[in-house]
Amino acid sequence: MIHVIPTPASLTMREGDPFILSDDTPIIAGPELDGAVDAFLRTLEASTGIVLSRESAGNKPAITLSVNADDEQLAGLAAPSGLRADEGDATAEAHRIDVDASGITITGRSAEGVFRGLMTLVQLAGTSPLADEGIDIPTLQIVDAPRYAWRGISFDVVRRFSTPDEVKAVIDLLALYKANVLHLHLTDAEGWRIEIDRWSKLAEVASTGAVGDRSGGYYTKEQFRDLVRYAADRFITVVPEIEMPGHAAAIFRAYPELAGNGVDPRTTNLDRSPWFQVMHPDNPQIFGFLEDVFREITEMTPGAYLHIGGDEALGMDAELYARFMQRAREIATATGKKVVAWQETSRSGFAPEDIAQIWLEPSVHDIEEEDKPEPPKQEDLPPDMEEVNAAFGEAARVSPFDLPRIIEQGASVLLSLQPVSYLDMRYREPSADAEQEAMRKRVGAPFYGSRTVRDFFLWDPGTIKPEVSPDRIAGVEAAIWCETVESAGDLFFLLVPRLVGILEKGWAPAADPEAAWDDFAGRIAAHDAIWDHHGWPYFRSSLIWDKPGD
Ligand code: TNX
Repeated sequence: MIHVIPTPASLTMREGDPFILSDDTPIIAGPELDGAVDAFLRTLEASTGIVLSRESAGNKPAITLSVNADDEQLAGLAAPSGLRADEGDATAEAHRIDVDASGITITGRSAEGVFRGLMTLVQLAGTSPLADEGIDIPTLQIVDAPRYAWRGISFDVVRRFSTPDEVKAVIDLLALYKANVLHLHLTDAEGWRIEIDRWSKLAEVASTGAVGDRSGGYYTKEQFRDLVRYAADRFITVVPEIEMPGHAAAIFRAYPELAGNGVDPRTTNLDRSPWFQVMHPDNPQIFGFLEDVFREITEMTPGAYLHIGGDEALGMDAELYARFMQRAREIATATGKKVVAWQETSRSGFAPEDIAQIWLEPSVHDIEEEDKPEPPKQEDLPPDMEEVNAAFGEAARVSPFDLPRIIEQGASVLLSLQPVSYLDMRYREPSADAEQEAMRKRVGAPFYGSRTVRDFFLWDPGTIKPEVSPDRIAGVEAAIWCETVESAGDLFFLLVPRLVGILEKGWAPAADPEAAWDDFAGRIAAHDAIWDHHGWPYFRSSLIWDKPGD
């Protein structure tokens, strides 16, 4: 069995002896592939312990890499649907891998295609049998390209601040499973996470909090640029999100003058629950603030898109919301970027070139009795809890009208539907490792209920929203919200293995989800060796791994 994830577009097993990969296997590649090779060498070492070097040693069987935009087999592959976050060539990721005893060749339509193929090679190396002189890589041909052009994760670095090294670990995980987008949720009610020169108190003041008594933090511009570069070295585009007009309370801690309309103190809402602390379109400074922030963020991110939030502006007057988001959209597009925003932004209007990220899905909130959280103590409830609950009720009532409007407005749709994409949902089935059970019941948002990794996998991006025409689907994004995440260990526990399943959906050819699950579960079972090498914790689902003694 070949344990490559996502499932390749085409895999042909061949007759003949395997290729033996060992520490002295040479790599032959032109200078245009220096970056891809470098990222591959680090990934291979971190995933398997194999240390290769570029110095070629005589005429041993080698790994030979090349770019060939005219390769006939690659030209025969269907171009992916959807949109690329860097607006690059949609076919750039196509590649083929040919393995026999005499060598491995990887041919890409671009350096990016070669890199995606090298990630397949890392997986083959990490899941294939050890032989006396190295690892047996089976004789085969893979010809591969993704189904969708946008595949990634929305990563909340606010509710728990993830350090630059932790973000890099997430990028490593994304790269290994051929994601190409890292959407960073950089601001929220609890904190602001990115240095902005023109508004220095964002870093000095607004960054200090997180959920509960966790410490906050922020990325300096240098650290942020380094993350963007680290991602780009792995052909991943960073899409920065500046959230608005809701989830804005941290900004007002630093700059109270940005709250409300600047005239009527009752509009600031600073005495109310953070849920109601929203930006106001009549504030004389607010759009100048956004211009500065967008400009500085744009200078640091080469991708084609800015994410301008738009979700959960609870209790906000509909006219004020629409006016706010229209202006915010204009300011964002004036930087030269295109816009992504959460689905609620349809209420102010998407343009056809925008991307609407859809997430609200009322269906499967099936909370098991034993998982129900303790009701909060009266003294822990915010004073306006009833109004907050009523506002959530109203938000749920109006959210089903968003998608029809998005379709009408002609925007593209990025799929992040809660029941199949929200990685802060709890796991339902027991872990094969009894020691993980306490963690399973602690980590993840209790209000979603819980689902098994299998249930989470049983969907298809092409049919889950049949009313959206296939050419309007931009791609697939998982989301990880970190309210219940206390450590990097908790983070990886929620990400792995479900993120890998979502990235399978974004890349693999369309397939019957039930049949695809059996196959996927069989393939992913071998990947624990790779995660262990990295030191990534993961949920050892009893639907994938046997319990000891079974
Ligand atoms: C809703 S998803 C949010 C986040 C929360 C999440 C909890 C979205 C656009 N907004 O702010 O963290 O629920 O799962």
